[in-house]
Amino acid sequence: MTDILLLNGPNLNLLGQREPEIYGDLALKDIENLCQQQVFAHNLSIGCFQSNSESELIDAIQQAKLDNVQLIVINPAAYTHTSVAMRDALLAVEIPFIEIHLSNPHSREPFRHHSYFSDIAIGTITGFGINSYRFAIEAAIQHLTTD
Ligand code: CA2
Repeated sequence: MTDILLLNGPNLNLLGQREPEIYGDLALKDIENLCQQQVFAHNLSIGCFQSNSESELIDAIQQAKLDNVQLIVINPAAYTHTSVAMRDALLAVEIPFIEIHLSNPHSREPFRHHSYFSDIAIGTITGFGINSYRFAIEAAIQHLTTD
């Protein structure tokens, strides 16, 4: 059983290689390792998955239900602003989730101001760089370990 699933959407595999002024200079693997350490300290388990493919992300969300995942932390990246299909998948599996972003989409171009996820998330954390991941994992741990 996996308690928490960390999902990352398209182009986040490029973290640390391009646009560090917006997205920071850590690689995704480094961020995943930090999240794992945070979760293991609370005797919980975490799985991490990144894909550039909408269908693979939907498959991962559906698989999470079969794996009895308790909570999803997701940075849907550009699919934030386009993917009704991923929204439908999250609604279908009924797994609570936290939406995160490295940048603050509301301080960027108008097309980033709408999210297909925010209104159905437990909460959203945006604009804190890699700390968005740290804060989201902390919130996930709290959610899973308090009544
Ligand atoms: O701020 C975020 O975390 C975003 O989800 C990042 C997405 C963007 O489309 C969202 O509006 C906000 C873009 C991810 C692109 O990732 C890159 C990483 C390194 C270099 C270039 C792109």
